Amino acid sequence: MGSEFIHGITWFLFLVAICAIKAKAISVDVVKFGAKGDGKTDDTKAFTQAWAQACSERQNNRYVIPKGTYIVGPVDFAGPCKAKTIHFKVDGTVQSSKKQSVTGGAHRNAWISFTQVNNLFISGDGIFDGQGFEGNCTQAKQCEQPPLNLIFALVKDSHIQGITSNNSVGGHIGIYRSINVTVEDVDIGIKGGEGILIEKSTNINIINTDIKILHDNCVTILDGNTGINIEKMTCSQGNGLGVSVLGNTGKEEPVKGVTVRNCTFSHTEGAIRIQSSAASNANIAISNLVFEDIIFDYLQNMAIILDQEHCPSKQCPTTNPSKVKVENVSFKNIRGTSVDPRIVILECGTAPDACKDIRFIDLRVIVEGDDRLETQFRCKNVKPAVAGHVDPAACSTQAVA
Ligand SMILES: *[C@@H]1O[C@H](CO)[C@@H](O)[C@H](O)[C@H]1NC(C)=O
Ligand SMILES: *[C@@H]1O[C@H](CO)[C@@H](O)[C@H](O)[C@H]1NC(C)=O
Ligand SMILES: *[C@@H]1O[C@H](CO)[C@@H](O)[C@H](O)[C@H]1NC(C)=O
Ligand SMILES: *[C@@H]1O[C@H](CO)[C@@H](O)[C@H](O)[C@H]1NC(C)=O
Ligand SMILES: CC(=O)N[C@H]1CO[C@H](CO)[C@@H](O)[C@@H]1O
Repeated sequence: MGSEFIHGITWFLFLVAICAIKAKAISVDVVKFGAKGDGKTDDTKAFTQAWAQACSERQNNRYVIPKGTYIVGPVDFAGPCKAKTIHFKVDGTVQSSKKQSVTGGAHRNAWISFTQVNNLFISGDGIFDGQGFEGNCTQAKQCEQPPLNLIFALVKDSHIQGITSNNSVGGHIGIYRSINVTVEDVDIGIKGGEGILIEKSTNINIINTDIKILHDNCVTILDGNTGINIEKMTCSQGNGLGVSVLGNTGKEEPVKGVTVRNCTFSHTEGAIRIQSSAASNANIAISNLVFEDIIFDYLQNMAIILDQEHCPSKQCPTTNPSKVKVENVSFKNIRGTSVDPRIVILECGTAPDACKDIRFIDLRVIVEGDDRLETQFRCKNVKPAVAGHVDPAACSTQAVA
């Protein structure tokens, strides 16, 4: 009796084990859902249906995009998913249709978005090709908010590795209201908009990325971010990196903890910009920023700018200084060349302690080309602390009235 019972239990456990092995992972291939990958057929439906399955099965699932060129319209890979993890393997090229429309999706306009997904692991050497802008700005609403190639909104504990984003219309990668996301070994190609845009997110790592952008920032860090870590990035052309909290609405959230380490800016229009608007209303701070081991290679504009009086409209009242404070910022071991002699420009507002604890430790940037030009380090309403060798010398240039 007893042994029969144990026998029964053994059988039961055996069956459970078999089921567990079988249930461990399901693999969802877009081709099995009818995707053609021939560069002509619209594969949007197959992509969406395959996702519905990968998202709904309670296992460690794989979503596979094999080699091929898949034309897809706007797709939102939306959660919440029942899946424990989703390995999203991209080996093919995912291409937008030329008549790209905008989704007005999760948070902003996206061509491809992932919304409310946890434990997402994107890998592979596939390409997301937004096909650039083919529309007509005189009639298309698209021009107002052109789509980003990839948006991650409300995404948690996820890793994006290896893929390439090419030919975006309005930007490449947007990370919004996300937590614990790493972007690693990702290549970002040319055409419209920003490289990586981060807003209201926590614990975001950008590692070993290569970004080539024409007229926008390689990386833009907007308000509400905490713990942004950027390492081994190469930013070529474009406008460098910006920490930008305009503070115009008064509802912006602070930025705390941004580390940019071991990065190269090559032929960019300037490299590091921290800015808030004049007359801004948000009573917050941009704090704890570290820029360390940075190389400037032939910059085309002012290298480092701290601008608390940012005023693109040129109609900002000077009597109402920015309420967005800048605190605890270190620039360490920064070297390289620029064609623009304006190396460091610190323009702080008139509010008390508008800029506090700004430090420069070892900086040497020389002017390439015309050696008659004297390098400049300008300070307004701020006295940075200096250690090591800082050249041009801190605040050595007279501020223009
Ligand atoms: C763009 O739209 C305008 C107005 O509808 C039209 O006149 C023009 O020919 C279009 N241009 C192109 C390149 O399609
Ligand atoms: C962050 O995500 C990684 C997976 O990418 C996970 O291993 C780690 O535990 C997460 N950390 C936190 C603090 O959630
Ligand atoms: C990006 O697109 C451009 C223009 O279509 C192309 O020349 C280039 O090879 C593409 N890069 C990658 C990595 O696919
Ligand atoms: C300044 O920022 C650094 C880097 O985030 C941090 O380690 C340090 O504790 C901060 N100092 C203060 C006084 O907040
Ligand atoms: C992008 C970048 O600057 N990478 C450098 C990071 O540091 C290592 C070691 O010092 C260099 O070899 C990389 O070129």
